[in-house]
Amino acid sequence: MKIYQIDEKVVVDDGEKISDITKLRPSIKSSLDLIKVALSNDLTVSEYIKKTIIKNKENLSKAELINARIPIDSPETWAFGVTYEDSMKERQAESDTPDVYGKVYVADRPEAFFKSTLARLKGPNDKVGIRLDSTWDVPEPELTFIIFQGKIIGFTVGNDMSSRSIEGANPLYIPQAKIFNNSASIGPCWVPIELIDYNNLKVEMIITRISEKVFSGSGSTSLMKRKCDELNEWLHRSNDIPDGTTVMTGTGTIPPEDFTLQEGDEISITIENIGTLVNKVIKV
Ligand code: DO4
Ligand code: MG
Repeated sequence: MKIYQIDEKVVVDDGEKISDITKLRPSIKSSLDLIKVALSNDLTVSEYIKKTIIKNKENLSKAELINARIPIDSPETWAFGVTYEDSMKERQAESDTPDVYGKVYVADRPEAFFKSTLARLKGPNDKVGIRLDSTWDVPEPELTFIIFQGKIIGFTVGNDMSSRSIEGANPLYIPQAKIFNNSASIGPCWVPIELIDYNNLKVEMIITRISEKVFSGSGSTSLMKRKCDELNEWLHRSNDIPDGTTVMTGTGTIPPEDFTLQEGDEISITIENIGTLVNKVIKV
């Protein structure tokens, strides 16, 4: 079951038909409305959707889904880093201070950082950015969870656009390597937590440049050192998190050191049982 936001409506693909939830329940105009209504009826999101669409006769065309926007209006996006061994090794290679990455990988406290406000957050088919003052840029394909009332309510696909040259120069520059215009994207849909084995999902990324594949790689969330529930617990320590916040959980798929993104590249990130997030790159 995949949940999309298209304009001011919520659309669900349950594998058999595509239903306009807003037409069936006009007060539900967003994913956040849907979650609130489901929980206030003491139902999970998927139970509420099943009850709502049971008699729905209308099947929207798949073509509608091309107009999907961010799947949830996320007031804040946070991210975790160095949650995979490969990420730790790559940061050590790019940095003059490799120790910080080795230490955080084995430490009790994970690396968490603020990633995006709603205004900076992009959705499917939007443009993502590489900084004008950066020389080495990569996308980071990341399983991304959605929080509601402190708990994980579902999962989407995320891209943590990053400057390796800025972070590599000094880890204190991480906010500048991570937060800039168009530096985060999520989508195209989200899947309720009760329907997904989030600890074992294949994550794939393909980067295409003028119709030539210039990178392709994959990983699995089973290789995460810290699980999503642990990350969520850390995020909430002395920190109130608004409903609908999205959290990127780190990357395990990293292009080789001689690769950098260019304007016009197309990034396609697929997470098993969720979907494919596609964005083109612009300079920002
Ligand atoms: O340590 C810097 C950021 C790491 C990160 O974003 C990741 O591992 O995904
Ligand atoms: Mg990352």
